[in-house]
Amino acid sequence: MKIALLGARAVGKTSYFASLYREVSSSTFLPLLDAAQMRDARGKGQSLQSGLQISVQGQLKRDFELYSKNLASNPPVFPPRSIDIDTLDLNVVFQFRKIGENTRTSAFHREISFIDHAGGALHAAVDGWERITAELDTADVFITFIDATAILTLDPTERNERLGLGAIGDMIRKLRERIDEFDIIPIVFAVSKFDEVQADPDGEARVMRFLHEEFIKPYSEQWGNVAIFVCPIAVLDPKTGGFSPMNLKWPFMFAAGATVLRNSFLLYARMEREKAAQRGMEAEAETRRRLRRESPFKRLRLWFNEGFKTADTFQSRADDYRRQARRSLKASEGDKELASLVWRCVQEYADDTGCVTYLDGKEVNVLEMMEAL
Ligand SMILES: Nc1nc2c(ncn2[C@@H]2O[C@H](COP(=O)(O)OP(=O)(O)OP(=O)(O)O)[C@@H](O)[C@H]2O)c(=O)[nH]1
Ligand SMILES: [Mg+2]
Repeated sequence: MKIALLGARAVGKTSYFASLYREVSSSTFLPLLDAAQMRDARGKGQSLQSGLQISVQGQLKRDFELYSKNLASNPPVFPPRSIDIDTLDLNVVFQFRKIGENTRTSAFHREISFIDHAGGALHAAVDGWERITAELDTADVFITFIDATAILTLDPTERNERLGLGAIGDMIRKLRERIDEFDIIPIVFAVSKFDEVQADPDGEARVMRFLHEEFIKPYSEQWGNVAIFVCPIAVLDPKTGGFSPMNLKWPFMFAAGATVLRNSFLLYARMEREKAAQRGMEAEAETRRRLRRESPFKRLRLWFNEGFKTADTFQSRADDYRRQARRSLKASEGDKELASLVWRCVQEYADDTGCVTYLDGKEVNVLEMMEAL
């Protein structure tokens, strides 16, 4: 499962992940809600609490620890411009607890590859940009960064160039071609530097109009079956300019839900292949058992021709396939359960976060979308 950040130079990709990492890298338990918080949550139609824990493996762990420490200093110090493509191996724990019970927390562990790249690659402006875009092409889902300040301050030509819209469109089209067995193609838009939008009274409307015109409408009309998740994010406080993360969890959650759901379909398909192989082996074993009863001579000839494979050999292979199929089915069901919990939370907190999901150009309830799958 591979999630890639996608976006032009200086749109806030590295700052996003460093800030998210700061928020979710220490292992914490979900906070217990008091009675008033529970009432409040229920009043908003929330039935689940969710938590995220992420740890990074290897050299990049130190880099991101430093970036996240610097961001939280006063004033915030941003990470250096990325010069290549970084693939981070993430260990992710998703936690859920039913609101109202304050009891059991269920936890799901997953390994996810996570890609941060030099935005200059989308403008063919860094060494190795071809290698970088080829690597990006292997992602299962993109979190596409749209820098809100470019929408607010630039004229359309400059803005499209600055945001790398041409390259982003190409990448998403290629993803569409790749994921043909998947009914719905999920696209996540993180509208970054949203702190700057909040100062502009007309800001949000202009950002949404832009996304509708450039992405939501064209993709929905061309393809159908596109689920577009739009989420405003920021790492700064609009008033003080200090470090203040907003909504960082949600683009990751939606993207993870999408890749986990896709994985569940792939595992289900694998389970069906293993079942078919199991049936094949059982049929072979049965043929040999029948021969044993009917004709020792034919059985002997088969032995010679096929290298002494007995009914037991085939039966034991059938048993292996049966065990594998059971494991695949269990993993597939686990992924489906996780995806539906993730998307339930995305939906239940949409009013609080201001994140919106569109299916075929219309605003939708993510839970209804899941039921359609
Ligand atoms: N106002 C505001 N500025 C931000 C925010 N996040 C990032 N920035 C600014 O954007 C600059 C670029 O951020 P990066 O995270 O390095 O962007 P990037 O997309 O990783 O850029 P490349 O590595 O060049 O591709 C930072 O140096 C900050 O000045 C934000 O939430 N709000
Ligand atoms: Mg960067």
